[in-house]
Amino acid sequence: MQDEIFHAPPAFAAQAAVDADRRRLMEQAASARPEQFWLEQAGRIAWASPPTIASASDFTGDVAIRWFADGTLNASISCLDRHLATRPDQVALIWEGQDGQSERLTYAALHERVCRMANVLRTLGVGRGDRVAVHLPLVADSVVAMLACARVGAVHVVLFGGFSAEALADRLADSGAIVAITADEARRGAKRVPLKAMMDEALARTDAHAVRALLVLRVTGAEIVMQPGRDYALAPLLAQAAADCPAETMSAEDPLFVLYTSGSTGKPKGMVHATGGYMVWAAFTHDLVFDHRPDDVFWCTADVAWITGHSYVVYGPLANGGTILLFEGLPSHPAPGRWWQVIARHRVTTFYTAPTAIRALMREGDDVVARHDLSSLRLLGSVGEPISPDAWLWFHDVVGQGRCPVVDTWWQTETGGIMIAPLPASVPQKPGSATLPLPGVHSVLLTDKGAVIAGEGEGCLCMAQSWPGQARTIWGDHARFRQTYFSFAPGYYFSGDGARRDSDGYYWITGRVDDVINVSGHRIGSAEIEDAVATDHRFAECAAVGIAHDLKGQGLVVFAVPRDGTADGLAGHATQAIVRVVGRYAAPETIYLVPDLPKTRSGKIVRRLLRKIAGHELDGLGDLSTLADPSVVDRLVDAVARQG
Ligand code: 6R9
Repeated sequence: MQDEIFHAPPAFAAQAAVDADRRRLMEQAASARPEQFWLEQAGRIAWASPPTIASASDFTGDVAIRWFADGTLNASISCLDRHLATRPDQVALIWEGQDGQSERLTYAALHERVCRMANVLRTLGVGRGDRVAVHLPLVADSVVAMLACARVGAVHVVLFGGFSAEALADRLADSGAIVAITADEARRGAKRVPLKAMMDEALARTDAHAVRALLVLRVTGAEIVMQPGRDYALAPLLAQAAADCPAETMSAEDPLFVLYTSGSTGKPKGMVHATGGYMVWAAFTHDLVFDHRPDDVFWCTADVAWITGHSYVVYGPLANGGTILLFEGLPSHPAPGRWWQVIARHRVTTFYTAPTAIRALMREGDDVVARHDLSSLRLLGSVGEPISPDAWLWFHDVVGQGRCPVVDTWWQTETGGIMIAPLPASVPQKPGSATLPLPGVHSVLLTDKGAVIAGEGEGCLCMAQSWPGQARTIWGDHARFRQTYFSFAPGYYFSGDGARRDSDGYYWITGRVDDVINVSGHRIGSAEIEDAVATDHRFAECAAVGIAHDLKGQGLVVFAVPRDGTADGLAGHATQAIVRVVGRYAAPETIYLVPDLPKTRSGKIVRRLLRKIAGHELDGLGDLSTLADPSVVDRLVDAVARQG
């Protein structure tokens, strides 16, 4: 069947900045004169002293990634100060709380809030290179805290509100944060998440952390325990702080932030992003992919604790002088249609969300959408997991009413920003395809053996050259960085994703080829889950796999082997261990208690089989002769059948 092709509607194309000719010119410039091309792109952000060299990167040997290395800058100047001259009274940030409260901050007001917070950090002795943990709900101060860290040259480490105390403790210890910023509670629908209490527990768990001060934002007013000498209420400190704060001048290669993400093995890795290249990448990609216009109201629904929130809630749109919307709530709380109400109320023009949300909204029915005035929308975007053609079409037809191009954007925490996506007016869209690499992105497909696939084909998605937004290393473990991303095929960055390329050169992402599971757009490493279950000694061993799930994209299924017999409630203990060690967001769909796991003769768990069994695909179990004990499979299938 021929793929359906969508060209930008004429009204959109007529006003778009990049048409097909301009895109071609950019591509030519990026490949013919890359140095000059990237130095020109660097001009998108503000520099204290502009760079004279673009890339000095090498994917071989020790692996070194450097961009704009002789430039100096402060990221908060690009996002704030330089807009004060041209748009001080433009709204920079609109916040809407889940219960309808809202707040609008102009660039002048946001600048002042950031300066006050930066001064509070300075008073606590935070300076260049220090790490600061940010553990806040989706309120304006989460953005303020990130920019305040940048302003004093500190490295922010944003921690998700859904992490367990143990997960927080690990990240605090690994990053060596000296100050943490939290809130009393976060609102999550009818529930409250006790952020401060979680942080208390995290800090009490281990002496390995270096946190000497905990700043506490009041959000719900819940009762909390303050520890004298360590905890400080934030509001009075902000009120006393000076309203201006000079920015530290940093080198382009100084880290701007560390952000933890899951891989297939071991503990989550702290990906390190460097100030100059990351900022250029955030500004470049936000402008091109979202066809940014000064009067846009840009709503990216991601939490700032994920890379999508870093790049497209905060740094990209603010660097480009945009107006961002921050919404604290869930799509359907207190009732279906809440998100559409937010779009109508704030006249959102650009709406960027995840397939898991699109699928959930789709289920509520078209009439819920139709009840709201979505005429302000002009562009829609998707990120985080593959979007199926039917969800894409629904987004395009029902939400965008056929008026808005849909940009399916493929990228990762490691890439810093978007890599493969259509430029909306110049690349026709095919539902389900992320389309083409951006100008200057050198994506390739490699076979399992590392050979380059030319033309049409399917393989492992890799990059042949560096790009400015690329993560520089894993915090404290460069050897692991090299091993994880550059050992698959020497000279290439390996993404961990598989993809197919069609005869038009379009990419169709097929999902992870490693043991990372993508649940509702959240990356979860199978090893993290397995290590968590192993903390409960009632289990001898276990294996975690992802299987197709209608709403979540993938659902997490755990096979656990009890040490002796199957006592009542044992499955519940496995879930509890996961929630305790990783966090509630990683609670599995199903736990199967099984007598044994399928293994090769060398003792490796055969996850391929487990995925099939969990998905009830018993016909295609394939060749079992490589198993150490093929009879395990029948016992497994029986056990799963008994547990439904
Ligand atoms: C930005 C972000 C990265 C992983 C990535 C891939 C999946 C992201 C996608 C997509 C298909 C897309 N992914 N975007 N798969 N189509 N448009 O999500 O970062 O949390 O690090 O996840 O998400 O598997 O490798 P991160």
